[in-house]
Amino acid sequence: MLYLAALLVHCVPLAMAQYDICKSWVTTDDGPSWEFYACQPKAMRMKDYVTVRVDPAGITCGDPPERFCTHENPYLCSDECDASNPDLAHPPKLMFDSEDEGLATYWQSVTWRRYPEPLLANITLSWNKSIELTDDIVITFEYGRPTIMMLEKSLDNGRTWHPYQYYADDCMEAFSMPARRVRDLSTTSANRVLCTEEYSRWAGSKKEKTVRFEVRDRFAIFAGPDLKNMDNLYTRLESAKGLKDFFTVTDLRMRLLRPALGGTYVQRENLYKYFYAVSNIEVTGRCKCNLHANLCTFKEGSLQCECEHNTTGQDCGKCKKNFRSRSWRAGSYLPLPNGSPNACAAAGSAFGNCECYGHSNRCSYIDFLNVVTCVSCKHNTRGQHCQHCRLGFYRNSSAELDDENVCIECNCNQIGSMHDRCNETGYCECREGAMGPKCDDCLPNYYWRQGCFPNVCDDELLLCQNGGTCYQNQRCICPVGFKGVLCQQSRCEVDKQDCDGAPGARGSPAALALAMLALQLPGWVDL
Ligand SMILES: *[C@@H]1O[C@H](CO)[C@@H](O)[C@H](O)[C@H]1NC(C)=O
Ligand SMILES: *[C@@H]1O[C@H](CO)[C@@H](O)[C@H](O)[C@H]1NC(C)=O
Ligand SMILES: *[C@@H]1O[C@H](CO)[C@@H](O)[C@H](O)[C@H]1NC(C)=O
Ligand SMILES: *[C@@H]1O[C@H](CO)[C@@H](O)[C@H](O)[C@H]1NC(C)=O
Ligand SMILES: *[C@@H]1O[C@H](CO)[C@@H](O)[C@H](O)[C@H]1NC(C)=O
Ligand SMILES: [Ca+2]
Repeated sequence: MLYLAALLVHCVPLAMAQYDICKSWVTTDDGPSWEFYACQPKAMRMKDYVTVRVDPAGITCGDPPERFCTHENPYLCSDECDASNPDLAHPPKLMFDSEDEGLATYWQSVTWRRYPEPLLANITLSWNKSIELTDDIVITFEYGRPTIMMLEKSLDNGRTWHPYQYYADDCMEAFSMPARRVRDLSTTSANRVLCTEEYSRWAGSKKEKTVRFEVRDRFAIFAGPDLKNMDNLYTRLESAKGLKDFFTVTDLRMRLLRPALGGTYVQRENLYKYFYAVSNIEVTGRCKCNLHANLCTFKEGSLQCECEHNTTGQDCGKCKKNFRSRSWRAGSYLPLPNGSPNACAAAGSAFGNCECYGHSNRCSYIDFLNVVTCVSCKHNTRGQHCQHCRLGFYRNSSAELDDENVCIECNCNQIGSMHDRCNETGYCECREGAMGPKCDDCLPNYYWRQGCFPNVCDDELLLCQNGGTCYQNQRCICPVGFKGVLCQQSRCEVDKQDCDGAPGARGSPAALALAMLALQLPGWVDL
């Protein structure tokens, strides 16, 4: 079984020798050392790692059990689909099994009982991993291929979907698109999404069973008919914008829009012969590891690249911690034949290769210091490699050095703090009496009024005396006859007149009213 799988893998075109090792131990004039190469995993049968979903609910036949017939034998409707009987059930998993005994096993939909309402079904395949297609997608239909269907793909685990190919027996009628063939595409249109009529016409259900998404024909545009000139394909994959992504998917969806009709119009009196039946979906591809891995393993339910070159992530899409002195880059197929590993480098080994952690894209050479330094560091960073935070900012401990959020503003209280700088944990330096990370609080026994000031009075030690009351720790409001910070002084002791004069004369309501009027209407007093 393993032997067979290995054979299969070796028949796949892109599995040939090139780019299959990531490093080798070589001896040079300077002694032995590792040499690194661009590398990629072998192509695999991706159906072994897929999860499938069939929509809408209830589209799979057999619940309740029902009869169906075929276009070849339209009046012998004795075949039965029964989900509760393993011999007569047609669950989705039968699209991905291996048909060892040569007997087709297939998923089957309900029949078109609801005609003329369309019979629609979606088959969604998900890998939770980016896959690069290396050979045709081949979908095998039993009892006839759909007359209209569409293939869609996602590159972001099903969040967004894009058309991949349209299939119809009449492209103009079904999709208002002219029919085209992949074979007729040119180097500039190799990633065009087209409508094809090659896989939807009735040719007898036994004769023509497959619907293809032609990966090989598109490769052949660059690599020649037998894919002999793979170097040219690899060169194009590196240089033509969007070409690599065109062959990359995380999910595929077949939207079945109208079943096989047997080469004629729909016969309403016998709707038992219209349904979809898919016996196999072959998807051949390799894990996308950005040319940083030659192994891809199935772990915890998902495919995962075994990253080399000090990269990490499901697709080796970033540098390992402590290997970020240079920004991450995908490996390259070029220059031929071994490509470039574009490995991540350990921090500190970046001499002569100025790294700015993604905060600047310009470096400049400072002659008299003989150093290369980053220019105009963004995201509030500074330093030769934009590796420090600007004054007034501190390092976000949960962010990597190449993160846009790496520096956080100190936000020191302007009045409570000495300056707007803070330490590595964001603490500002406080003036006397202030406290808190941002110096916007006062110590006990201090009050806030445009800064922290020591309490003048309080309820414990600095009690207002002689019946005075403490106003917001700022001053004592003293009763008549007393003054001083804590109302500790009798006015008589200070100013004899206050005691000798007619008691109350000064504070009589009439005098007060006059005084207030005088304040409000200064002119009147002059009269
Ligand atoms: C199939 O998927 C498409 C989105 O790709 C959605 O609009 C449509 O409703 C789905 N059809 C069924 C029958 O679930
Ligand atoms: C997808 O893969 C990632 C990384 O291997 C894993 O953490 C996550 O749980 C997977 N999600 C699902 C739905 O399997
Ligand atoms: C990755 O880092 C290790 C040290 O941990 C080093 O020996 C190795 O050469 C590095 N590989 C690459 C490709 O830079
Ligand atoms: C620190 O960095 C993390 C990771 O980028 C980010 O989610 C968080 O918002 C940052 N914290 C602050 C206070 O900016
Ligand atoms: C920053 O200052 C605060 C308060 O003074 C202190 O607790 C903390 O340990 C300091 N952090 C560092 C990294 O020095
Ligand atoms: Ca099968």
